[in-house]
Amino acid sequence: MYAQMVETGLKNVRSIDDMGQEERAFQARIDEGIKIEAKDWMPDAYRKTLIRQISQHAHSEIVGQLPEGNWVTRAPTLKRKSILLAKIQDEAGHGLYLYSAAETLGVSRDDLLAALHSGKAKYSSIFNYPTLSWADMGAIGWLVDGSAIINQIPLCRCSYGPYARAMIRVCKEESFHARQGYDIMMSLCKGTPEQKAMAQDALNRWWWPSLMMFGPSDAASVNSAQSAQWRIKLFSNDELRQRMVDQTVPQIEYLGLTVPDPDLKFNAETGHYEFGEIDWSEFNNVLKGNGPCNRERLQTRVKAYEDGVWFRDALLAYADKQAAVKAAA
Ligand code: FAQ
Repeated sequence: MYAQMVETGLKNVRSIDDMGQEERAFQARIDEGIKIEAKDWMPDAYRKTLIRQISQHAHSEIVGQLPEGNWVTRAPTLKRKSILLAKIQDEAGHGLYLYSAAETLGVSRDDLLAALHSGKAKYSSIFNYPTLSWADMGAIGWLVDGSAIINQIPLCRCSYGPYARAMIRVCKEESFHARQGYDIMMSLCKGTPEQKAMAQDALNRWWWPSLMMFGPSDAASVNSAQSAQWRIKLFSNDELRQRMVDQTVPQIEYLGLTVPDPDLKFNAETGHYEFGEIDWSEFNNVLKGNGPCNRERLQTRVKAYEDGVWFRDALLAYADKQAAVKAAA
């Protein structure tokens, strides 16, 4: 993938001739597969890229709780409610590991949250779509967590140690999430015609946004080539998107549902599914803040943060008091 990305994005990649001695040694360590740790020397641009990606990832986990949170009070059974609650709490945990991983790079959590709340920082486009029916809980677990796993398994081997290690537990938990989502879809597809129609409707609405989660096409991706050189990205956006389609189409067929893509066909020669054109104008519009739920998601997070001020203040006041008692002893 690296050679391919370097070819397509040559202008975005650091040439060895431009590197000083320290940077060459750094790149050599990366090429050998040695992990970079928080206190190691690293180029500013590597640090910046990691802060950008890890914090966007953290924000996605936190904002990503909202679409499913919408259904906690309306889960159809006690068992489904317990599973959904556990899943949403897992996502909060992922956000916390990821903020901690970002903090190892010298940024403060307050600054990261301020960037999210001001609308400056990105989070995954997928979480700006509404959850209209219970079947959406199935579709999110199956397709959204499913896509997240495909993207995150390679991140367990990325060059930055704290990020790679955080991803191991995250991926294990995401596997449970994907499984519970598919289980919801199976129950609906084995149910009444109305339930099966709900499952198909959810698939229709979540299919394309799930493919967009992998980011712009390789030709349009500005960061991929450099991130590949630094082994932050081990596979390109298009490679991982193809993996998702190849893995998911047979699952759709098993459910007895239809892929909402008239251009989808299996290419026996390549062994891959070919799929229709993604609507990149929709993707770019969501990134600009104009998706169906962008404003609502941000407002909800800002309100939650403001509602929690008294609690954070109380914790700090208590910590200060304890420190004063200790100092006086
Ligand atoms: N949404 O040059 P590239 C989850 C931005 S976790 C919004 O290709 P890059 C768990 C990108 O940031 C889901 N923005 O960029 C869960 C860049 O903008 P910038 C999150 C996007 O970084 C499930 C610009 O476009 N996962 O779902 C998106 O090399 C259920 C150009 O793109 C991660 O964050 C997008 N979809 O590749 C939680 C995984 N795609 O910053 C709750 C880690 C691209 O230059 C419920 N991240 N952009 O202004 C990555 O692997 C990468 O950052 C990519 C993008 C692949 C997302």
